[in-house]
Amino acid sequence: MAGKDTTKKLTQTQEALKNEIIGKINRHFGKVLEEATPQMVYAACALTVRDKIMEKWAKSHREVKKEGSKKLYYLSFEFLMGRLLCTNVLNLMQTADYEEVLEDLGYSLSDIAELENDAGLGNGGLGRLAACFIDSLTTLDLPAYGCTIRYEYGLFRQKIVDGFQTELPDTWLEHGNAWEVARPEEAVKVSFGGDVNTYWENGKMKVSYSNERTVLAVPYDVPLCGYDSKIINKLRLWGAQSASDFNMHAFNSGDYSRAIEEKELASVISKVLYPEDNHTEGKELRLKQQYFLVSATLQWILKEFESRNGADWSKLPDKIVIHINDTHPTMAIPEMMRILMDEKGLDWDDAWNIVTHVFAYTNHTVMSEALEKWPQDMFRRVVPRLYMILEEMNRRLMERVEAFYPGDKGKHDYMAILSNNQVSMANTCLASVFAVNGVSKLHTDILKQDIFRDYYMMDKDRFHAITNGITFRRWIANCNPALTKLIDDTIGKGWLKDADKLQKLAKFANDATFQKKYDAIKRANKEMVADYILEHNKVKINPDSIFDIQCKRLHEYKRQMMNVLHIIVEYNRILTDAEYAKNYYPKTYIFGAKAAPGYKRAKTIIKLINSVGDMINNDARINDKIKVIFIENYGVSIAEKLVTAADVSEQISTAGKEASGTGNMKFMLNGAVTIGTMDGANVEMYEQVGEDNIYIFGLRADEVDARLRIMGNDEVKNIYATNAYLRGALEQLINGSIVKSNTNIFMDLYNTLLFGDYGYADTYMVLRDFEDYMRTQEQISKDYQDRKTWIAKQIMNTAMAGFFSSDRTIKEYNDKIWRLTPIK
Ligand code: 26W
Repeated sequence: MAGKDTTKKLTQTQEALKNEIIGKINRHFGKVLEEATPQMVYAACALTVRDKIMEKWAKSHREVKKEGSKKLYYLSFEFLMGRLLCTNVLNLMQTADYEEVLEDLGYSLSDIAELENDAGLGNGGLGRLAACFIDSLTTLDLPAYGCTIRYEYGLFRQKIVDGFQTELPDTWLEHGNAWEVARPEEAVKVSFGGDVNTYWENGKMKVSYSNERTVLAVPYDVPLCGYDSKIINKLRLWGAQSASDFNMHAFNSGDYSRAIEEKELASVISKVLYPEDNHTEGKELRLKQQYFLVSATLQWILKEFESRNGADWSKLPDKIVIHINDTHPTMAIPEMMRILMDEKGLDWDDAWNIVTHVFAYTNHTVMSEALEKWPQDMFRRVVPRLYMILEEMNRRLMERVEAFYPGDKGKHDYMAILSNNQVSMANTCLASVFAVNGVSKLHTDILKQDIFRDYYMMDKDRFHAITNGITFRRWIANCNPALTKLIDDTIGKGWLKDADKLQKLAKFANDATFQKKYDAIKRANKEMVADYILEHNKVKINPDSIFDIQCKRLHEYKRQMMNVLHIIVEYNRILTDAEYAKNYYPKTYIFGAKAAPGYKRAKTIIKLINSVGDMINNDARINDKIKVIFIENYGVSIAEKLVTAADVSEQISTAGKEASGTGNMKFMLNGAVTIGTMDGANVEMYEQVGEDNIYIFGLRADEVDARLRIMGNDEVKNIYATNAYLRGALEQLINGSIVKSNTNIFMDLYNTLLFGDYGYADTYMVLRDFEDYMRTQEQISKDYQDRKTWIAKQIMNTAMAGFFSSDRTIKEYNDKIWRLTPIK
């Protein structure tokens, strides 16, 4: 227990809160305060918060019901929520109360909050975006439900062993989940496989099933409060359970093996989140997960609608909108057709007319290996009835396509739902939704001009550009309280809900007193991260060095490789060039990244970062001028620390490949200066801060495109021949100087850059962009030393980050697509 400050007196509210917490410890754990473990204190706090949310929930529910408002269902395979205690306390406007009370009890809120396991139900950008969106929706009083799977294991825990990534299960539910409320009474059945039998009754086609495998989908609801807002929304997590446990029918009828199969299916379906990001593997279990989430959610949505509005299905588009977060929940579309036709008795045209006014779809990536396509035979086996529906959808789609592009066989194939023995999920969406959007301006342009061009030409009005955003409540108020307070004190409160107000900071960019305070906060955050690194990496880093951070999933297109090669170059130059060494300003390079477990090359890059770190960090000759740190198990909670401590934010993807990026926005908001390509939302960051406050380098998207259209190997050879620095670093990959005596370990990395996988060298333009990157890095090192100018740049980044609030993003979605009315 920390030392108790006996001089402070609690307010009445705080006394009451203190009693609530002690009461929870007594009643929930049967312990007195003195016996309670910190984990129990955490749980007790969480339970008191939950009580407060629940009270609001009951009221909010009544209001939403009374107003009969239109609702949004945001379907996503990922919700990367992170921890909820501080978010909830902040959103209830009770941070100070909890801080004081916990201090009075001998604890600290921030330490207690660290005991909560991250809800890591997502891979990266797409999942974290969903979490930011639900916070903004609620803050803006818009009625919405997030819907996802209650994975027993979230994204794997990364452990670095001898420099290599290893994967351990993420047992996030080990101490239970204080935020969820199980709703077994709302469980629904989801059936897979079997045979579809059609027959006619009174002139209507009827469908029945035999031999199907059924599991039970049980909802767990997590109520969510917005920041200083009235309503409560919820995140609904569906967990799978054995239906045979509830319904002994199969056992009793003697179908023992089927009952066992169902039990097995139930035990695996919601077991684990697939760790592939931007890459599909076509695994049958993943397809089953997709149908599980989608079918359970659709049954629930339609039942709710019917209980309120009766069977007037034509009203559905006025009352609900369903958002499909990338193509993973696409089966919701044929599933709604199925329910409306097979169970509610609508004919095709009426059902189709409804469905095509209910769904909207966001695309989050243009990487071709991420575009979901399923083998037709697998799809038919898992969801035979949906397959039949897709056949009919495809037949009608092809009529429309033929009318627009007569005789164009190539387009027909490219645009079809079913072609080349595959089911295209993107085309299923494009054939059905009333709105499609990209996640930044550039990304949307690429959708319109390139991958979705043929659909765009048929109906331009349904395409929208909506740039991503982040919730400022988590990404500054919670993670950087000192900076938040400084901003409050300088421009007044209000900017957390009205982010444009942040611009008022711009006029303090060159104010000496403000600069001093702003810089002191950055410096304190850097010390906090230095402590973390000392504890976890056992490496001492210098808080006065430039903190240059690249944290995100590991992928070739994100070009961590370029970053490492450049570090090797700097290291070599310090060793060989005394003048360079003398002028070199100390730098700490920090990486954090998980690689998909099956993505070998990405895992090799992690090994390379760690090995380069070992080589440099332990080399006395360079006098601690460079440190290279790999942060293990990067995730939401670690990101919350890192974004506050960065001087330089690395956003260096190959132009045209990063749909938006959102980490870039988190760093910007907390005052890091970006080094980046003209990619994704970087383009808009550049527009916001202006060229003096961001470092842009490298090929533009159209230039990358032009190079990808031809075999550019001569260009690569030429770079190799003329850039001695780069050549030196590349050779070190294969001459055993990084991992002593092993010349093979990084051979693949060397080969892919210089010779390519299919004879096509340097697909991600690492070598082509290298020289410009190097020059820009050198400029940054120089500019950083002009402290006044540099701090002004940092302040300008915070000041101009308002546009990237997810509140703005959500307002745009609402104006352009959802059309919900805020609850009064
Ligand atoms: C099926 C395998 C799979 C899994 C995840 C394919 C694709 C994905 C996601 C769409 C990948 C993803 O997270 N994309 C990121 O989405 C963010 C939010 O819009 C963007 O900011 C990132 O640029 C984009 O890479």
